[in-house]
Amino acid sequence: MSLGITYRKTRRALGVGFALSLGLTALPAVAQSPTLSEEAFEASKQLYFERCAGCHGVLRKGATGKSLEPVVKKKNADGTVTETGTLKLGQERLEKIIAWGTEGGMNNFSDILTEQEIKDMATYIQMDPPKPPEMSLAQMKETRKVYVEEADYPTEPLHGRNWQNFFVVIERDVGKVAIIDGDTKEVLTHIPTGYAVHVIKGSEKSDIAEVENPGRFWYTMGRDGKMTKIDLWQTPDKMLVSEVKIAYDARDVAVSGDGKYVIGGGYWPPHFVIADAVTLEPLKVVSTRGVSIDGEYVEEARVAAIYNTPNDPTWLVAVKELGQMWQVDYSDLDNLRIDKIDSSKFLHDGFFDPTGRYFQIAANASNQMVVVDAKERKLEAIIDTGTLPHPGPGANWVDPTCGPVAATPHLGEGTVTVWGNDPEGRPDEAWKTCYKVETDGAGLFIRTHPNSDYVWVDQTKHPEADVQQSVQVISKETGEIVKTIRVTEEEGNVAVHFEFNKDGTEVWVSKWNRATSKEPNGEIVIYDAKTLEEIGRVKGLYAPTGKFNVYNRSNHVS
Ligand code: DHE
Repeated sequence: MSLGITYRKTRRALGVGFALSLGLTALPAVAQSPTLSEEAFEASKQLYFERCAGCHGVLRKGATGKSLEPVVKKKNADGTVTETGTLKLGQERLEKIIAWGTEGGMNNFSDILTEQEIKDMATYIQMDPPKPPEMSLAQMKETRKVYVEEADYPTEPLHGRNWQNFFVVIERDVGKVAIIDGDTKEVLTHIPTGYAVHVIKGSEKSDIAEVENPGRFWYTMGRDGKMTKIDLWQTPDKMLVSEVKIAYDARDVAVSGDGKYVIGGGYWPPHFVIADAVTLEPLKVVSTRGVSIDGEYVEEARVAAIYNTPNDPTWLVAVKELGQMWQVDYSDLDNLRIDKIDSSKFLHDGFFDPTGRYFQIAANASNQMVVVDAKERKLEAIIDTGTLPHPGPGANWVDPTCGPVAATPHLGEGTVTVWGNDPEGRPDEAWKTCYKVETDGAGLFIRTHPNSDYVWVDQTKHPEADVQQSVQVISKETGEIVKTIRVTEEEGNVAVHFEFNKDGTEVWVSKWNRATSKEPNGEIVIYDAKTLEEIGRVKGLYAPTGKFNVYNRSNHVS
């Protein structure tokens, strides 16, 4: 896998741009500037893409993470200019930051990268960032592959299993998703997808059209921009039905409420692509480059979360660096209506309230949650939170004092922020913090189920192993932590992400070895949702991270 074919690299000393093919020797930015051999440059470029670009950007201008440009000039209020950047930080300091992380939420890579890789990465980020190429609609079309034609789709499930309680599980490092039967806990297949799939979305129940069998078809988006379509009615060996590449670097995907279209969002090129949901034929590409809410032109304006709006023929597309939610109306693709809703910068991951009208999304490096009213296509509210909110699938429930609430953990601190989210029934509490819960460590994901009395949070971002490996359970009734569960004690492994089974009686947690591995050394640990005791493990999984229960996700259960 690679970011692209040709790179343009700026030599500041000469002041000229030139095309540098991936196979050619990389030159230093200026005489006596940090330099790498061709091999080390290419290896670092690849590692940067896999491990760093998501937070810091391909052009390294920063988002969830800080800017990593060699020289950053900041104009002060008094007219003076302060110069910072990676060249100023220097080799030694950068190596330390990469190895040990920072308290502000930067991961430690000492147990993931070798010492040499850390050294080379510190050098690489002091050199000018290579700019990846563009991708046209014609190029995307050439990548499409169909493994099962529509005419051969089965008219009923071919395996006789309870497919609505299947779990679609990301197997990060091997570029696959596992299909697990939630009733029997059998791993039915490992389907090849894009690299390190990030999000998977199924066809879903919608108010705007009668969708037959919501949750039958699933669409994955790999970090490498490869989108795949899965049919859960097929026998396990034939579940992969088609694929297409829509970007070099991507995160999210969503199906339209009428089941006709699928949309994929690119980190690079910064664009979204609308494709036919049956054939995956790309139909339209729309650039998201533009002017941010601060009035600055942004070239790397990336598409983060994308969601279908359950009550309207639209998708919500989070344009991270612009600070805008684009509500894209798919009812007329030739006259595409996009409402650009100004909100807050660094939009990332979000979830709907139980009515499907209000979308609640983290503007993470702004330390805020943004709420969009998808019915009015307008900004509803902005809620201040702790450092770097990150809800993942999010959680909605009813609090005894505040009424309907939702919550997020944070990447930058061990806090769960809970806010009211029922503006019609409880206007005084809506979009205001109801309470906060102090957890043992910063985390990534929160999840609950309407049939459960508890809310689960992980602490994957905490630097200490015993905390990273434990999850905490909060009572909906008291808002207090009722149990801390050590999911694993195995070195290098962390506990991450939750999903409930269809009826909400089980909670599935991933035991994930963060060091890249092609071995089946991961597990899913299953807990009884009432007693909070472990009741089983699904073993033999390859770096399992996100898990998506078919019924819960396609019927908006959260
Ligand atoms: Fe994710 C969701 C982006 C790092 C696992 N992640 C998302 C979404 C985005 C995103 C835009 C979509 C949210 C939605 O649909 O609401 N994630 C990014 C990044 O840019 C970032 C910070 C860095 C990167 O390089 O990708 C990043 N994410 C991670 C991880 O390190 C995780 C833990 C493991 C991995 O894949 O590397 C991880 N992200 C996930 C998962 C989801 C996700 C499992 C889906 C959560 C869900 O239940 O819906």
